[in-house]
Amino acid sequence: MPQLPPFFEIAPEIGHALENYAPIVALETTVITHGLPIPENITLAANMEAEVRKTGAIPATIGVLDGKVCVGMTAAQLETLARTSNPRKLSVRDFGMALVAGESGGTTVAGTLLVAEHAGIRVFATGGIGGVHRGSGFDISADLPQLASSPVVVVCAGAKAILDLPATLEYLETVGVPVVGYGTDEFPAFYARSSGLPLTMCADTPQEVARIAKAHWAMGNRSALLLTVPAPTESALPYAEIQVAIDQALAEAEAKHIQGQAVTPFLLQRVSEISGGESLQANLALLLNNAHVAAQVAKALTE
Ligand code: PSU
Ligand code: MN
Repeated sequence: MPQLPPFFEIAPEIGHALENYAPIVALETTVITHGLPIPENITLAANMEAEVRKTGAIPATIGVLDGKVCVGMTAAQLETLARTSNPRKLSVRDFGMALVAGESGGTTVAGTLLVAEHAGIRVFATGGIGGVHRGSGFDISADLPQLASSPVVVVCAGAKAILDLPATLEYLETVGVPVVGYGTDEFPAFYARSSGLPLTMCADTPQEVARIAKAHWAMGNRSALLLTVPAPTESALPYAEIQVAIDQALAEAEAKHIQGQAVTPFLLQRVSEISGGESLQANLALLLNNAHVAAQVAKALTE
């Protein structure tokens, strides 16, 4: 195991798995602290871990509790985090302050990538990555630059549909992050299976993904590989339908002058309310599906 700073707390199971090169899947916690309502967040956290185990890998949920960076969390720790009032949303810039002040919070895609890379975990499952926000002047998620510098396979359903998807893809191209469609040659649009935006790379099996990732890193690249998996058909929403809810939520965010880290949680919650919970169901289903695919990729990487 690599030498880690003292505020890291590696769960014994994860420490053991790292020493034995067992397949591990990192899971983020901003989706729990800021992305989903209680109690769906607690159930989802447990279900994602169960999905990873069922597929033969070990889940390492990553989050910050009382100033400790947890890699692998117990059910009790997860519940504590989910019930923390005013948890910090931890992107890469936020760790120093939170650790010094002994705070608790959920790690974003960027924050989780930083921790996973440090710990030596090579696969990470999330819902949708952050990206370039629409028409907002200059709101670009820190997820994008972090994807450029952490060599991890990130399994997602594309970027969140509330974003400017073409601009997000352009950014990823600029910083050298391969975007691979899983069984598709289109960029998935989170709640919707397709966006109409073509991808130049696609893979159909976990083994293929593992081979592409190894070749990508063998070339000297330090960037992530973004594996984009369309939401399961049963729960996916038509793009045009969810677009109506997204447009309304965006207009409200602007009218209320929502800014900075609050933008994404506000939009996700409003889209869920406006769609009568339909988007929430789609969100939960795609998170579980991504955990399943990530576990398969983690296994393939160790073979
Ligand atoms: N995907 C979801 N729910 C979420 C997020 C992603 O289904 O809550 C979180 C991720 O943690 C992502 C973050 O990193 O939103 C992006 O926030 P921002 O746009 O402020 O960078
Ligand atoms: Mn932002």
